[in-house]
Amino acid sequence: MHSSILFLGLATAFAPLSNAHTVFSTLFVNDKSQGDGTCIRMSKEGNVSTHPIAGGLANEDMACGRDGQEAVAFTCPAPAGAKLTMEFRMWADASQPGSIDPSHLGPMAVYLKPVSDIKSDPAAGPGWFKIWDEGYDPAAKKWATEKLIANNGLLSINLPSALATGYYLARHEIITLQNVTNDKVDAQFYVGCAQLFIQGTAASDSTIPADKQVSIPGHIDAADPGLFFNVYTEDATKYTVVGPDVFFPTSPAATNNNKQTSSNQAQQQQQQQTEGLIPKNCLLKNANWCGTEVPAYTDEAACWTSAENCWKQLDECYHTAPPTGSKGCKIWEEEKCAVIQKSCESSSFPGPSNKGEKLGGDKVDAPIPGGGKLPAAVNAGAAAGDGQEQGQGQGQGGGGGGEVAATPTSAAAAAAATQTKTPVTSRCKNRRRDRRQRRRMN
Ligand SMILES: [Cu+2]
Repeated sequence: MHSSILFLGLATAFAPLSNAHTVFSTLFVNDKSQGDGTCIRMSKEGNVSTHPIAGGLANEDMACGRDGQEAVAFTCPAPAGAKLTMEFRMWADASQPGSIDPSHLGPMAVYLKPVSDIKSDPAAGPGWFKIWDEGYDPAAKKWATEKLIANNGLLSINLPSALATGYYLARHEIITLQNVTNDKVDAQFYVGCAQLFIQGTAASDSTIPADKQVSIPGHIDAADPGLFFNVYTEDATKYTVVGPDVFFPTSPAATNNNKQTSSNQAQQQQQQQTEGLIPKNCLLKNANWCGTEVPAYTDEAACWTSAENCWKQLDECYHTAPPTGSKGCKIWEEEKCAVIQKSCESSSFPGPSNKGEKLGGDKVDAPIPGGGKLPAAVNAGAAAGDGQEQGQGQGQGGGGGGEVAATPTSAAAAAAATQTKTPVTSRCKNRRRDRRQRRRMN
């Protein structure tokens, strides 16, 4: 075993090769990719998008990361109980492989926060509850971050099955302890959020118990021993994850279910997603931007108007492209705008020639690492427990009915730990990386 000093020396020596940090790049709902960057609040600056949060525990970036107070255009629909998968990358645009450096040992957690207005409700502040966490898994002999690496940077988690319909922020938290030594204490926080519209099953007026809610920032005590844990010298099996207890609202008991009146159910059905929908007429999506068809033209003047419309959309595409990339913009530029411009120049009407055609296909987003198979949910089986409403309704006391153990079932853990490694092939697929994006990334 290396001494911590030698280990840190090596880490420093390798530092220039890679930032070695991590960013939440891609959301999957029930195994379906929503597209790189889609529905995800991410730092707009490529060069810091993978960096840990700066400014300490009280910084509001602790909620959803840098620029995390600002909504993105799209909000992804997900039914209650859905399997979410978050992909983490060392390089936001997947131009190089890797999810997080193996030196970055530590716990992970996932939080939810219901919001009434996904566009304007602040991410920072009260209303958050933690639905899962994991520190060190003694069965797998791995920290949560090591299991993430073994899963090609993919973390799957089932949403609670008993949630009220509405808008939510889903937040990940990775705390890495590689810089916590006897000489210095510098736990790193990597956080990010996805915007969700959850089609729920619980009563529309059901709320998360006050004692299960926390404010972020403010959910972690600066003196929590979990931030001072020396991963090089201490016994990892003794590690306790920082922050609040897990609260996982599951299906209410049948008796409680029957109490849900038909009017309540009607309310549930009435509440539909109105904000953040991906337009039906979307021809090409890059993260949280969609290209839509330009006006049809039959003469040169109208052609130039349509070309202008196309370039304007393109500007918006590049302008909004997050650090995950702008390959979709490049495709829009080459396969839409340039084609229209050429038709204007050569007086080739009517147009556009590829009217209504979807563009981009599977060339916009990076391939799923590890061959496309997503890992099992870390909390698979957790939903079998009692719902919080059942616990309260039957007066069992303690309010712990909805809680689940912090450690996932060993079956799920074993399955998660045995995923195959990422082949180093994604590099070649990014040769066409756009120059503008490259400039932005530098
Ligand atoms: Cu790092």
